Amino acid sequence: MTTNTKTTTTRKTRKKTKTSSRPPLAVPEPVLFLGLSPAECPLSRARVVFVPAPFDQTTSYMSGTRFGPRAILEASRQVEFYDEELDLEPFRIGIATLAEISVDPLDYQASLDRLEGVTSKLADSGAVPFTLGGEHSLTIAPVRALRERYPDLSVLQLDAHLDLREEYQGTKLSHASVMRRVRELGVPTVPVGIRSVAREEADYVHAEKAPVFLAREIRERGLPVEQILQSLRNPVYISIDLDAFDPAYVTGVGTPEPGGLTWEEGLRLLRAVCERRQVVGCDLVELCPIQGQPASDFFAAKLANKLLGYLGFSLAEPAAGAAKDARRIPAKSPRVPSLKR
Ligand SMILES: [Mn+2]
Repeated sequence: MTTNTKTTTTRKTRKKTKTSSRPPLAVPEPVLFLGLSPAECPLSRARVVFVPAPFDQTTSYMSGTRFGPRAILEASRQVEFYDEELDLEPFRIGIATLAEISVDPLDYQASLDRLEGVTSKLADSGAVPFTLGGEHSLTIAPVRALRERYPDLSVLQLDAHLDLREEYQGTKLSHASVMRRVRELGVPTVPVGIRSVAREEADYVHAEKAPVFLAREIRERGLPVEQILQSLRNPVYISIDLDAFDPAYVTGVGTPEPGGLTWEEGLRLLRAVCERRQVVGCDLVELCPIQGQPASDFFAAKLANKLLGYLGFSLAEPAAGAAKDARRIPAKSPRVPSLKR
């Protein structure tokens, strides 16, 4: 008995004196959006969830989009919490950042299935999935998951390219075919910022009478926000290919094209869509980081934070009598009720 007590006392004393003088052991911390700590953005309270998805298999010009999600998260540490346009801190809506989707270069379909599964889970929990790419071919996965829940889903596509080829470089899963696959699901796409079109795509667009908002026409006549909104059903999935913007703003993309949208045009459109439609998912794709040139990474990170702020309009219940043309559309069969604010 006496011996036992003695030992305990000795241990306690030793702990107090020695460990406090040692430096803490470094444990790698996950990079979460805005550099928040896990405690500041728990998944259980998240209304918007970032899903890093480092897809980089069919990129045809510059590869490297696999480094996009990490570069966005790293750059997001430098983004100011406070948004001066909205007079609030967008992250306070409740956000979380998941671990990277594991992408198997030898089994692309399985990787897409994983992303689809994650999107489904998030949608079931009432959260808005926000995928950080990664090449554009990934968009089919979240759209497929959300189409199941929202039969009237339509896609707002900010892009330099139509991505409407039947197939490209021998695969139907190419980034250059992704919107063709989306449309095959019966989901209309509304492309904005287009300035590079293959004859095959022009023929398809004419045959389908699909709307296309060309960058050249936007430059000549201004951004037709009302017309774009009229082309969109409700709810909306927003897919942002960073090459929609002019390479003067974003150089680090897989396929840069001159003559793109300005930062302000992009924001104006995204805000209008979030204000007047229910946005149930989004992605930000095709960042192909250039070492030593952080401007593109930061552009993407800041754009993600701006969109996060605008999503607040979409997630808020419309005020009584508000002139909104969007109704809240419940998911087809919500298995879990929406998260409470
Ligand atoms: Mn694209």
